[in-house]
Amino acid sequence: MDELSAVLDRTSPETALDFDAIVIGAGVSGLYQLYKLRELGLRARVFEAGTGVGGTWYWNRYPGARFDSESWTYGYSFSQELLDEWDWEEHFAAQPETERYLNYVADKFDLRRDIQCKSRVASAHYQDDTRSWEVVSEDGRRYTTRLLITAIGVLSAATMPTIPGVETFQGQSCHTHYWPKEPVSFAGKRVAVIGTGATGVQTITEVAKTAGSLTVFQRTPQWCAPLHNSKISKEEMQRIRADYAEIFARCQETYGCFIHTTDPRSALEVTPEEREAFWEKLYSEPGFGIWMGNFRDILTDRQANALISEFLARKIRQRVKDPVVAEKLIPKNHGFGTRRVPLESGYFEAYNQPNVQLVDLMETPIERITPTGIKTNAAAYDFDLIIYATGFDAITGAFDRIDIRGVDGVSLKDKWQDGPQTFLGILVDGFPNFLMVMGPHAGLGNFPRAAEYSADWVTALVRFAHERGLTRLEATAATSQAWTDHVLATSEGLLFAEVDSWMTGINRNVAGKQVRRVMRYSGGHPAFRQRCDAVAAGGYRELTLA
Ligand code: NA7
Repeated sequence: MDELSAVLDRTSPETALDFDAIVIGAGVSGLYQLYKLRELGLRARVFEAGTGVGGTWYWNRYPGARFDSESWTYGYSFSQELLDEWDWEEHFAAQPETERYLNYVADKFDLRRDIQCKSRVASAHYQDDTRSWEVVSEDGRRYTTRLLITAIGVLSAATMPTIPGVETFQGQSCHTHYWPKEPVSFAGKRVAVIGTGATGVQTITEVAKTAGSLTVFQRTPQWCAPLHNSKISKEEMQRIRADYAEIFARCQETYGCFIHTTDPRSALEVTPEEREAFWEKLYSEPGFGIWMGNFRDILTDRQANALISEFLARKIRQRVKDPVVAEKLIPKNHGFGTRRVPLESGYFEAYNQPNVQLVDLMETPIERITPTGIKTNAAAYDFDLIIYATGFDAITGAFDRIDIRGVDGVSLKDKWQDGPQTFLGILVDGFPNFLMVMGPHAGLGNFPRAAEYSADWVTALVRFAHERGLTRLEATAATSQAWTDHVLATSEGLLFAEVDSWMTGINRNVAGKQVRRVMRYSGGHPAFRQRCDAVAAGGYRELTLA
């Protein structure tokens, strides 16, 4: 720390800045990034829009919100002490447990003193003369910093549907992302849910348990698979703890950093009986195994994908009693796994309950929200509560909502109009000293596993620069272009790239987000890390450092 402090000559006018680093967001990435910057001895401040830490797990407190990744693969791996101290209660923790965990981390590492809550960043402008960023919060406070590090997540810019009349509804209404902290009772209430993504599926299953009536407005059905959650006993937690090193090592080896390893066989090379038996096994096991631990070609080969989709369709038909409803719940416009697979705990059975009704918006689209409910082109429904599970302006949306300007006032939103351009998903040419933890073009998957790597890489670069007295870090246009081309190439041949979803940058509620774009690195985490490691090992020759 002392060495670095010596390099950072804070008395010169150039470094008379409020902070060495400002981090935006106190979620999974931001908390860890702050911890790492502290290790370097930097003056860092985290700006967080919420009143507390936790990011995704602070905001998304809607009924039924929980992990779809195994809790014990999702926690931070950087501190043995933390691993020794924290006991997970469930294999797939619900939001309150995860929020508690992240608060525990913030307290344990004394992170809060550098976190400024209720501080949403409105703008960040780069000043080349001082090689610094001026960051302005929504309430008009101004700060200067050498480095601006975003840790704003991939799903943090929630979007309401652009249905006419949303503002006229006189009952209660809420987007799942902004769910209130106070408990909400559904007993005796007429509840509507719009949206059937991973969030809608969790919400619907929970609300159906107590609502007077629940009407689900579904535009696109999902290929959901069972979560099979269960409690973790003390003995089991001990076993997990003893295995942590192996668990994290295994996650590093898989495509999406999940614990599930892809089966090397093709779905087409085994007998129908073997295939069926394997899929039955996966369907009966917890977590994303059926998505991430399946035959190697179900997400690339149309025939293999059609077969697994047929298997899942059969399951839906078995589980939903009314065959007409079952057919509506079976996706027809995309194959299994080409969108993010929602994991469920009794979702399909909810539709067997007398208090639950499904409205298929492909047959009867919503015309408007009325003061008393929802009007489709076929009927008018009255509600006490409308829940909008309508998703996010994913990946680039949270960036678009901040007025970020680089050299010569160029706006990041404008630069990314036709899709993100980055170097390693971490740097952007024309935006010096701007670093993104889990930015666009990073790999998606088990988020903390990837976020820890991303923050470590950023930290190593910052250390490298400070040790050499370098104060301007920038990706070049050429290397950004090469990386962006490479990212595009990694999605070729993957069936998900042919489907509209937040993973392909589609959000029909946001202007300009109707054309598919490649938003993430699709070559798998091991390959991603290899590329990033090579840049670091080579002394960051791909960057312009001054
Ligand atoms: P998703 O997966 O983007 O789902 C949003 C849902 O809302 C989806 O079913 C949409 O239908 C539906 N939607 C959006 N706008 C409308 C309108 N205007 N009318 C009707 N239905 C609409 O978001 P989630 O929050 O569920 O999940 C996001 C990720 O968070 C998830 O994948 C996990 O990784 C965690 P569509 O499919 O567009 O037809």
